[in-house]
Amino acid sequence: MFSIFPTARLRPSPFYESAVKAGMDSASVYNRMIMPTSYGDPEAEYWRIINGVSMWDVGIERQVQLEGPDALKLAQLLTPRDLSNCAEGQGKYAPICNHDGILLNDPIILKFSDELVWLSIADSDIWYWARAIGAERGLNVRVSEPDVSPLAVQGPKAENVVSELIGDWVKDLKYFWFKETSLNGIPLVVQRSGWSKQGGFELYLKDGSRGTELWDLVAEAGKPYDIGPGAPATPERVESGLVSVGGDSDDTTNPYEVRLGGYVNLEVPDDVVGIKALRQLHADGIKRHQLGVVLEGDTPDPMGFAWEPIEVNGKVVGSMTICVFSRRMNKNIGYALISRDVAPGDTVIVQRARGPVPGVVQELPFL
Ligand code: THG
Repeated sequence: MFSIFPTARLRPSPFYESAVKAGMDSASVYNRMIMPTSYGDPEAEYWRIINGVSMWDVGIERQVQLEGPDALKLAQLLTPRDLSNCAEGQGKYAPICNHDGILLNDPIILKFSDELVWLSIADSDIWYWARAIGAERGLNVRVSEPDVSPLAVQGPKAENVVSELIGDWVKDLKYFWFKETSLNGIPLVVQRSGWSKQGGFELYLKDGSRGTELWDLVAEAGKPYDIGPGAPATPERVESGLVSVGGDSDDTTNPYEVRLGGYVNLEVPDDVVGIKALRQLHADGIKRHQLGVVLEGDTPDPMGFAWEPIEVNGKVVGSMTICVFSRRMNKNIGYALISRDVAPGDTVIVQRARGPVPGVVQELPFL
């Protein structure tokens, strides 16, 4: 057993002390912050997300704030997703690529106005990237990190909890739309979002000194619905087909390979970073694609630390990038980043730590 030692370089979120008190017993590092990953009962935590309601410290979803006359302009330069139809109060899931069309991140972009935009980022240093691109393009924009920390409320009963806590109006929020509000004077942004397919909201706390207060309010409002602490649940997100950029992708992966091509608009202006490369990649066609793989056997055997080779006829054709035990399918299921020569229905061999395991590939999502 070991414990994590929070420092300025390994930042705890404003909910950290609450998470520890709630029984956090494992954590990961994401965006150079501590991300709680379990509270000691993974099975109960899983079913709470599927059937009930769960609250997650996701302060690791750090915000990159773009502010000033060219804020939206910079946001559009950073993503090949067309933002021209993004309304104020609307969020959009958007890939960020480098000049070669390689995936760097997949934030939710929140547009407050043409002059104020947040990138709610996945695990890479987009702060540097945004500031560099803005400066190199001579834009009038300030790039900073605001005092903002998301707390996710996820699961089929999340709407009951959040509407009773914040107000019935949250029921009218469409997917990824958001509103600024306050709760007992705690400044918040409330968005219908979250890294699960079970429904829910994220409460973006705008005052880091009030994390414990917000945590306690949510826990109290959730009591009638048996709310409990949880974390972005890898088994659920794999069943649901959500991509983890940096987990399921590496520094050669483009959006088309991991089913994010739908979020690339090839007609965005030529000055969008990576768009020329993406047009070329689209025209050439991809060599790898992302499929699901269902492994033989029903004994839980989740993945270790590294991608595992996938073979067909003794030849390596790709990698299994994540594998979890699905309690709803009673199977070990994973993602394959694999040659286009392999198609749904094909049988493959995954070289696992305990030896080779046969599996069948299929389209995602699983559920
Ligand atoms: N919430 C917030 N910030 C985040 C995440 C989040 N930053 C990091 C990470 N998660 C960003 N990645 C994703 C990946 C997928 C989704 C959201 C954020 C997602 N995808 C849906 C899907 O793929 O089916 C819907 C996408 C769509 O249709 O637009 O929800 O969770 N604040």
